Amino acid sequence: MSFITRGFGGRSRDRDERLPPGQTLVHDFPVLSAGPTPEVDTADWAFTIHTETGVDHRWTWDDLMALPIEDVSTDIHCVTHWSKLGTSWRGIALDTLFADVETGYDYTMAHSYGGYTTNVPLDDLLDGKAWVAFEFDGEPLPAEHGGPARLIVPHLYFWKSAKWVRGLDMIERDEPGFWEQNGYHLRGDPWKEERYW
Ligand SMILES: Nc1nc2c(c(=O)[nH]1)N[C@H]1C(S)=C(S)[C@@H](COP(=O)(O)O)O[C@H]1N2
Ligand SMILES: [Mo]
Repeated sequence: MSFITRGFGGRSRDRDERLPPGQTLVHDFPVLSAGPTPEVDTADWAFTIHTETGVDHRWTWDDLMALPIEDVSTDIHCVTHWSKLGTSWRGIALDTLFADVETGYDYTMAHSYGGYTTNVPLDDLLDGKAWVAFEFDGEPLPAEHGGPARLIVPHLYFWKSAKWVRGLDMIERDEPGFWEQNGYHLRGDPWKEERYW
């Protein structure tokens, strides 16, 4: 009996409380891309928020760099069961990008250079929950991890963090993006294990 008690207690103490259910810690940084890495030069890069009003809000690389830059330290969780704790990024908060955007729509579709898409409710992008990130670990974001810039939405599974992001379309109703059309959950909260649907 004491053996079972000790073993069980040991396991629960070892389990990091920052680790969502079904996740395992990694110390490397796996690369998960559905296709080839697009080569995007910052000189050609732009980020556009498109709304139902027809007004586009567009930032070139220089426009982006002129905005308030934030340091972000956060845990990330991939649906394929790896988590990485305390990752450090620099980027621009979506709150900053949405400051002058007027929309009556509650959902967004993120679009990437290379064609990847993923749907994210607007609420999951605001109030300090998401960034357009261009540095990882104090270095420019490597191309295989989404450089020059990617979305990070760390409180949702990492497939929502679109690499090589080029913009967001405001949409009236929630619609599945690339992985969501292939069976991934529409929202993807790792604490609720919203993996598939
Ligand atoms: N454009 C684009 N963004 C993407 C993906 C992709 O294939 N293309 N894969 C997603 C998935 S499934 C995960 S887990 C993370 C992986 O990011 P990483 O390669 O930096 O670890 O990126 C997400 N963003
Ligand atoms: Mo993933």
